[in-house]
Amino acid sequence: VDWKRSGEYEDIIYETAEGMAKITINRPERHNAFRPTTLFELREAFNRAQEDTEVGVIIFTGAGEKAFCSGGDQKIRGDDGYVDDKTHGIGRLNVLDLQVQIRRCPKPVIAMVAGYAIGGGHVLHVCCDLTIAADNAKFGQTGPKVGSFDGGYGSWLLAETVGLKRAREIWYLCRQYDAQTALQWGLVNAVVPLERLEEETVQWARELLEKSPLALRMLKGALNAVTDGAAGMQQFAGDATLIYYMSEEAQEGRDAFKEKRKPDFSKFPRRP
Ligand code: 1HA
Repeated sequence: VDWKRSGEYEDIIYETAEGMAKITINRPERHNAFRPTTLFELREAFNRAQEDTEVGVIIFTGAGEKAFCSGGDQKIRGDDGYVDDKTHGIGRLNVLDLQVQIRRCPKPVIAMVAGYAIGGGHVLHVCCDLTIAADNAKFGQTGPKVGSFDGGYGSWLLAETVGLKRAREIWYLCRQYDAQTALQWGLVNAVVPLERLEEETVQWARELLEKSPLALRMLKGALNAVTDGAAGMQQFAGDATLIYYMSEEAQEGRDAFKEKRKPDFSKFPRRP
């Protein structure tokens, strides 16, 4: 794939090609742990990919072969969250905003995981629509070991994915699980040799790009709606309005208003 790099970022790389956007956390010296700046940049990049009408699928990954993401950067963890030169001395937990953004993005997001997906990095792959793992991938949570926990998507979306007993085990014991175990548990969609990771992920992306974008959008919304409660329904309802706007029936209402006449909905069926 002939990736075209764009944007000025410190901690991430943004690339596009053939309807795909690839967003890479680029802090390999810390196993791609994130700091607040990383997350500000990731949010900007996901927003770009969402707004770009050429982009139909987003691939989310980490630089190098050792890690997808090792969660919050513990070396810059302050007493009230993660702190760097962009946070004005106030600690942040702004990975939570990125989780919501990935869920709400109407385009499929594929996590492409080589090496560690650990802690808050593990939660990020759980929030993605699909996960393709290399055979060297390692999955797990560390919260109770390092003094943290994610009681949001990190807990109940994980439970929805692998079941409650396994979600409890993953969080309570803080073990690491290999790619084959993750596959058996339904935590990932496929496992491939490390050297074939991008090829396989791009293949999945290309298959998605052949499908109806609106159907994919509605399915993502539908599958998220139950877990996301009122917020999920709000998004799904918004998509229903989008599709209604595209109908002649809705356009008759708009046109009548503009033409200062009574709307005539009589030609539209009262569907059983
Ligand atoms: O839980 C949350 C949140 C919850 C709610 C709301 C917001 C949240 C935001 C964040 C988080 C979290 O992510 S908490 C969990 C944070 N992450 C971790 O506890 C994982 C820490 N890392 C490790 O356990 C290990 O590094 C490893 C199992 C991933 C890999 O071990 P390995 O192969 O032995 O490599 P290691 O030598 O440990 O790591 C290579 C380098 O990367 C080291 O650098 P060095 O000290 O030698 O200079 C290591 O310190 C660094 N590194 C790795 N992970 C992190 C890190 N540095 C900072 N933060 C890291 N997370």
